[in-house]
Amino acid sequence: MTRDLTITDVTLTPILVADPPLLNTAGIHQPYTPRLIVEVFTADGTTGLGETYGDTKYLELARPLAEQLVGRQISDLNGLFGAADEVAVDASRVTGQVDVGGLRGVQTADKLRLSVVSAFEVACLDALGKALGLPVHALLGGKVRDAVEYSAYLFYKRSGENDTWGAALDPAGIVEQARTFTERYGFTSFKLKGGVFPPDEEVAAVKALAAAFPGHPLRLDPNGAWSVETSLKVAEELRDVLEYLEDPATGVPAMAEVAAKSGVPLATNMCVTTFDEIKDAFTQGAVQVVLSDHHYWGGLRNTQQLAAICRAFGVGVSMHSNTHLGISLAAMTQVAATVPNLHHACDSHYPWQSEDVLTERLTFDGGKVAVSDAPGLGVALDREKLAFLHQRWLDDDGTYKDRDDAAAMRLTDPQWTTPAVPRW
Ligand code: GKR
Ligand code: MG
Repeated sequence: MTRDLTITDVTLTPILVADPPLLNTAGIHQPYTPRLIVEVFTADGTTGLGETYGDTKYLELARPLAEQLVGRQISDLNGLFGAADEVAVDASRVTGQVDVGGLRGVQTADKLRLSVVSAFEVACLDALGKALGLPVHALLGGKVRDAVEYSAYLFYKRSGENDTWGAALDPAGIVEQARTFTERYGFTSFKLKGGVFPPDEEVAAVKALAAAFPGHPLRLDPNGAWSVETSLKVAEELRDVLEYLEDPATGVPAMAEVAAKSGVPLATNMCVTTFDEIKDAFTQGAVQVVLSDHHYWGGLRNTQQLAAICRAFGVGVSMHSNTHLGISLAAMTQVAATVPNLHHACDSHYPWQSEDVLTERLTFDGGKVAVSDAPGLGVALDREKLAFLHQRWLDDDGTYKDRDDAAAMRLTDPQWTTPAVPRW
């Protein structure tokens, strides 16, 4: 029997998800953060799920794109990307500058479009997999591993309303947080979000982690907050314990200078965030590991293409994360399972998210997520949970509909503005 996999409907459900008060160089996470859940429906009753950023600028693009999908085949992914190119981006949404608040590199119209179309691509692949009885990894060429390793994503943090973790504001607090991550999820590598306190304090925290977890891979990521000089000092202090230093300084020339003078491997999710940025950064030796993110690189197939380019240049590849739910973790795991040259544990914020829209949460065992062989992404939507989180979004007066870490910081520090870089 031939199935009719024509898209008949696409629904977009913006939600607000509880988020603990995690600190970064831009400020602090708000108690609720926006995400967008995408569902595609086909003529034969198959459905597919995707998830991406839920701030207004993404919703504005998602709505016209959703309309263009109706009548297309779920397998027409190239057509989907063509349709996305046609969606106009409001110029006022594009700064062309480093997106300091979002901490994920320069903001461009293409990147906004890709961050939206990626959720549709994932939803179409989920639906196609379900229709064919195949996991998404099989649609991407097949898995090369049965489980994907993630790292514990440590944050300096305050205690807050959506939070069972408590504060962590010094080396002892960070080590305690790392122990909790290890006990609960079995993680064996650790990344500390830096750029929060003066570099000496963050160096002390990484040294405390090295003493508590000897031989374990450690990373420090200040989101480009340091000068070249400061980056070199930190690299010198931590060279023996770091797996890599992530985005110590802002921009390719600064990263290239730090890499050349320190010899410590540098990773990025800020200076290489699009295919156009690769040539310059790779030829200057600015980065040794690219942290892919299927949301803003434009989906799972683009993530595979990025990994292939990295392989050709002898550059490592792993995965960046921003606040996300289980649909995205499932998508990350499916694509990561197909990338042969993925040699570093991926980042994930998922343990920080106490809420989800799935019937069953994904789990970490020994720091790894098992690669599902169930059709599609292998996850199911809980409509009651989705409705609850959507109602929160509807009830919000606009305070949380757009992520604003600096605004959240101003509640306790009225003079706070997003710091200019280099901050130290
Ligand atoms: O969640 O505060 C955060 C992170 O700082 C996030 O916004 C970054 O994009 O995790 C990210 C990173 O590795 O730079
Ligand atoms: Mg980073």
